[in-house]
Amino acid sequence: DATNGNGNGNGHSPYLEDSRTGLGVDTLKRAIRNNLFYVQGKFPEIATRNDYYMAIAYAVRDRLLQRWVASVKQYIQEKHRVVAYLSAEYLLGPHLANNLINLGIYKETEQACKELGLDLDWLIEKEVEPGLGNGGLGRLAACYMDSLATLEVPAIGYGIRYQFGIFEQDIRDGWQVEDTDNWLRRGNPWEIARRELSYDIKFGGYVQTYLDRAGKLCFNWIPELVVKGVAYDTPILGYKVNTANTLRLWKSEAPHSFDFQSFNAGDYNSAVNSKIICENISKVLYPNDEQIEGKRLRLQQQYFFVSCSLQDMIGIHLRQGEKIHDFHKKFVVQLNDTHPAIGVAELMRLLMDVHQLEWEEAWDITSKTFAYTNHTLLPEALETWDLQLFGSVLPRHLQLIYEINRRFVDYATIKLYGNHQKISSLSLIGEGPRKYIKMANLACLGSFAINGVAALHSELLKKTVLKDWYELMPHKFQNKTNGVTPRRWMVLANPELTNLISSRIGEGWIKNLHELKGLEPFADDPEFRKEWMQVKFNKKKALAKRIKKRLGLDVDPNSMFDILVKRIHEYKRQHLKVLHIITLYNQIKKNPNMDVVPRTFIFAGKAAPGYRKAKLMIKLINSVGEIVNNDPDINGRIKVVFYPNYNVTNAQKIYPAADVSEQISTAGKEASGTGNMKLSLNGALTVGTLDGANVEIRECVGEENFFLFGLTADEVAKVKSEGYKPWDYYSENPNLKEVIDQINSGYFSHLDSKVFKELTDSLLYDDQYLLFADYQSYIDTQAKVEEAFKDQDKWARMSILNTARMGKFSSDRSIREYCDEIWKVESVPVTLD
Ligand code: B1H
Repeated sequence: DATNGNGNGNGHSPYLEDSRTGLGVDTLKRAIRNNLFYVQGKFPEIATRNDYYMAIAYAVRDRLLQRWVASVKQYIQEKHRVVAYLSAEYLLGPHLANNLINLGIYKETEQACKELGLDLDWLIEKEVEPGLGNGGLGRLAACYMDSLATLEVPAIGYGIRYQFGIFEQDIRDGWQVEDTDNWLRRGNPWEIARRELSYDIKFGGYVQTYLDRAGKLCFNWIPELVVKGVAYDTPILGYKVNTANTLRLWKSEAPHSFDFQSFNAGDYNSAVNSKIICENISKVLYPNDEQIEGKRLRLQQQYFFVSCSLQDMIGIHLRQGEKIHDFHKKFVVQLNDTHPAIGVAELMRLLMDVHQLEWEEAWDITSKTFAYTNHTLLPEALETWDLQLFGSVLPRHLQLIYEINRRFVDYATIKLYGNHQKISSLSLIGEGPRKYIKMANLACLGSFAINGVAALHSELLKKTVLKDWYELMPHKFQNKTNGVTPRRWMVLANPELTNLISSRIGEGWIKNLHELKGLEPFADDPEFRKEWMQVKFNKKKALAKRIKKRLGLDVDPNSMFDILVKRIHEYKRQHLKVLHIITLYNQIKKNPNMDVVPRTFIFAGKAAPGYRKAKLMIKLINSVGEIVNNDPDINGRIKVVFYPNYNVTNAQKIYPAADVSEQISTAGKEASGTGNMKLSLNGALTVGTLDGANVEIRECVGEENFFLFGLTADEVAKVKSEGYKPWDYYSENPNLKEVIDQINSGYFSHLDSKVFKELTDSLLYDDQYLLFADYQSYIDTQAKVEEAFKDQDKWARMSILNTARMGKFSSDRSIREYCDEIWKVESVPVTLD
């Protein structure tokens, strides 16, 4: 079966395998015992669960290292072209189980553990996940690292080793409470500190200008602060290949010389202080998703990791005996949103100020190096930096950006024949009460390719936020629809469904997801449908058990599991779902004997700590749940669950249990979505708007297997331009009016009528995201969902066809497209000695 390995697991090899590389059961056993003793200094009688986890992790790491060293060695010796993926976030999720699957030794390790008296799954549950990302953008980077390795593409992921990742969410009295994510407290067996690999990064100060002996104008940046970036490497192994690429995350420290100076001068305080300031840079992930926070520290984080990464790439390139002039032939640098866009100015600085190139050549190399992925259409989410703040952190880069802009505006003025409005919209510098730097413009100008993350998103980019860029440089624009790795999101999260699928069509689909098509005929096979629904039921039972354990709440695995899990955001409209739940509740209250399909509504997701309305949405969900779940008239027929601390670990438990996937953002707002893909892959049917990748999912699974509702992106734009009045919908729709009045009356908040006022007022008087306009369509569509669920046999058919038709949404397909159409890199199969 799929989790079974490569035939090494019989434990009867005639020779003794190396205990650091062997893949047989006996060898793994020996390796685990050795690690417990020699790495942990423990023996079975006193070993804790964490000790055992570590012993297994080190045993797996040894096997990774063998492949990692072989990969890196081959890349260097054969001088391959390399992809550098720059991302401020990597939402990796737990490593152990994923590495076991990719190594093909899950079964063998399970057996080895059993023989040692250990339960592997129990140990896997122990792992604290590295939550170094907010949501979809960070998770996409993680899926892409998996696919790059699986497709055997030479690649390095660069980012920040945050000491504290995304906060842990707890719910108290229905409100979100944040706790720090101290993910490193028990050590991290998956990373290797590379103390010798470090770079000095300058901040602040001023720039000296002088003429050198040849009369050339030179710039000398005298910083106010120097920080050291130290590399921490995590090997990322591909699925059943020898390729293991590097994820290189930078940790900030005080340079030795820096505190030493103050120490000698007897200034202990300032020595300690400077150490703290330096370490602050990689201390914590900013917990905002699609919300910009123009904080100095955030800009410092961005520059810190980008400068370390570019210096590292240049070092790698020159050490191979190559010329700086050929840098863009060795590396292609993908910018994951604008967060690393400062790289454009930084590469110019490194090429000119450090490597002495002239402007023209430096610009030629730079603009052939970068490619930019945009992830959002929300105009308020486009990153800008106050110019004064920017100049005080990066004075040399401000000069460079001025000069880049001067040359560009000269060019644009001729191209656009002095169309001032367009030129000022294209300018890298925004004017207003205060000047600001536009990072998306820097990214567009400095990149040879610009892409959106779903077909609709890429089209809308050209029509809206990047319109002027598209008209000036249409050749740069592309689409690369997002994808997800089937290894984590199917093989790991849903081994039962994996085995059922493989029992009929073999295992090829795990690497070539299009092969899922082969399942289509089985939708007509009653035996297969039965087995399919049995797997789904078991996964629902397992989730119900977790809900009981975590929240003390009973949910019925026979009920429809209706799932809405993602970051909490007004544009994602979790509160539209709440309006539906209350509507349903009112229907049952008025007609307690009505024939209603029992449903369990499951929400999960974090709100940015500073986003008041999002936090209020969480409170609303919990408040409604409290009433609905305990109302005897309802009698358990509908249940509302808010599952706390949504992260990769929890997502892996939730997706396989979903009957319905809610993808209900206002059309034109969700760039792509990737949870929609994971849920559909696991056999959930989608209720969705024509937004982001929903459009393509619907095209693939067939409109008869997709519950569509709501306005289209064009209609949304039209309604808005004609002056949208939410109040009219409210006053003309009695059910909607009843729901809103009920919330406002304090029905769900112990008669306190003020609690949700901020939320209801924003709906009644503004409703930016058109909940009221889409309300009736959503309610009507939910009635169709209910009807469909009553016919379980038909539902099974639809569910199977959903999975069978998801082949397009593998991140392997996305990465293949990036490789062929943007990066121009090729696969390099790695051979082990
Ligand atoms: C997405 C972000 C994002 N788009 C700023 N933009 C951040 C922006 O910390 N920040 O400042 C963090 C995240 N994240 C998401 O990217 C889109 O909303 C999804 O639709 C998309 O699927 C995902 C991956 O492309």
